[in-house]
Amino acid sequence: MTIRHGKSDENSVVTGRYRVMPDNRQSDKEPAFNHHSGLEETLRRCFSAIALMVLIVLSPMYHTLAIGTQAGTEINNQATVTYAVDTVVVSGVSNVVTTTVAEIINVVVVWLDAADIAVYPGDTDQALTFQMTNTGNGNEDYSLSATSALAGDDFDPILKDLYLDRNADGLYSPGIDDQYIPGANDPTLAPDESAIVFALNDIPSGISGMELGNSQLLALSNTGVGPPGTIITDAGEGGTDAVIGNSGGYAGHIGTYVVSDVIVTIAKFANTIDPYGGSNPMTGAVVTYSLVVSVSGIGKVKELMITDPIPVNTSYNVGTLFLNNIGLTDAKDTDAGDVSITTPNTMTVDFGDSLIAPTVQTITFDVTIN
Ligand SMILES: [Ca+2]
Ligand SMILES: [Ca+2]
Ligand SMILES: [Ca+2]
Ligand SMILES: [Ca+2]
Repeated sequence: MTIRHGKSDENSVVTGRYRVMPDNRQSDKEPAFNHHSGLEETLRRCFSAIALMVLIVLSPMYHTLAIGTQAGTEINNQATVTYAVDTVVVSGVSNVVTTTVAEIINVVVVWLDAADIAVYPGDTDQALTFQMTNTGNGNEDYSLSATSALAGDDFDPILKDLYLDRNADGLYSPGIDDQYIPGANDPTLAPDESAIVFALNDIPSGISGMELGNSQLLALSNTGVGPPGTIITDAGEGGTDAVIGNSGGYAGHIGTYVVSDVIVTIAKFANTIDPYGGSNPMTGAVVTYSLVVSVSGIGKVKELMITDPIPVNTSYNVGTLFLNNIGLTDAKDTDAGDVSITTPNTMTVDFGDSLIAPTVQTITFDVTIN
């Protein structure tokens, strides 16, 4: 597919690697809070603890009231006049003036990943996770685009496609989530509604550990973009005008990949308990082996497998394999460990690509001296 690049005016696109939380328009929230201030004050005086709970229960209302009046809403106003003629009071009313609320076009995009996405040179289909939110006051369609050819970092990821989170799990689900096709499945969002978008990139070869590569998602209002205050006649909800908001009708955010650069060390300890309660290695004594696997650096460890042969003149004690104090079955199954299945007479823990630095993993198992 072809990914369309964004408008040339990128000045208002957020390009830092910090996070921007959507919808922090504090001034819009305060009036909603004041509706409850009398009640809360009374409760606070009488039952301060209960009042705190009431505040917590009420707090979601700030958010539901934060978007302002829905576009297309009619606001009617009629003036009344009263006056006296001799002793008779006469009154009359004006015509009704109807004002229809215009649609404000706004959007916010944030990068959701908790940290830079750890990759290796040559990796394919690596997803960055973004969230776009309609911060306007009417339903709106958005066009998406992305670019991975950005300056100011160490390498250029290779942009493949954008995907929409069809199964709404917040994760890129290969074969399930919908590939974004511009013009065919542009996200439609109600006011304050959000959508998750994934940008998939391949990672080039020939890059080094710790290097960073950025990719930027852009969301553009299909109604229009332009300087804040731009009026698009009759393009809003219910035949109102659309007004471009502070976002300019578009928003973007950068996500970052980091090339993994990790060091794995392993240390082994033994603790012996003999049949008499002492610590002498003798027939019948139980030896608990601990393997401490330390991953330092940055990024993920690929295809990490730990193996440890059961020593000669000992027998493995069935059901004593633990990873971080959580039991693993001796069978080769859904957990990471097995004993004597992957390799005869050997303990195996297969971490695969699951470990992200820094981390420490502790494996223990028991043998009995023959
Ligand atoms: Ca609209
Ligand atoms: Ca770059
Ligand atoms: Ca998904
Ligand atoms: Ca197992």
